[in-house]
Amino acid sequence: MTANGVDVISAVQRAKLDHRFSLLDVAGKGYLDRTDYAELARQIAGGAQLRFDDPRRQEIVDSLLGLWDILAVHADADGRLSREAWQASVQESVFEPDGFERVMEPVAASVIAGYDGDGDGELDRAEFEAVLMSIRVDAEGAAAAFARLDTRGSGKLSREQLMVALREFLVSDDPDSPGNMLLGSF
Ligand SMILES: [Ca+2]
Repeated sequence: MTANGVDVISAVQRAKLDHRFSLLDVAGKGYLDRTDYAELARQIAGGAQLRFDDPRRQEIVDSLLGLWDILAVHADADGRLSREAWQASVQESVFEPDGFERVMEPVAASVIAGYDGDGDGELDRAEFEAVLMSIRVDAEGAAAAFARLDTRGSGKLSREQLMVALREFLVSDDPDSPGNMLLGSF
């Protein structure tokens, strides 16, 4: 990921980062701040079929605000991350060795726990599609993503399959990685 001391990312990685920034910057402000991650957390926690006093709801919120705190190292004096600063923060955290495990696994684990309604440790089609629809992926896109990721044909995605897909989505520079399907086209 480093050449001549300068961090480089591929065109595919940059396209995905651009797409994600645009999805996060719902209001088109041109920057992200803590309220964007709080809103994302509210959406994801709200989409889970959990009672309001269920601790798994708060764990989703806490994990996403924890992610913001990691990314916010490059925020300006007003606590804002421009598109460029946000991309730099992602590169420095998620893309680093062990970065995915350190930065993203806690978020993924809290979301899986919150949406695993039957408690079998995996997400079935309905549980998985509910996650994606909480972040405004449409039903068609969610169904297509499940079909692409359910390589065992079991009708369920294991925690390991979900982590592999999320890692591919976030980090892979292969445009054909199945994990790229997570948030639709980019
Ligand atoms: Ca389940």
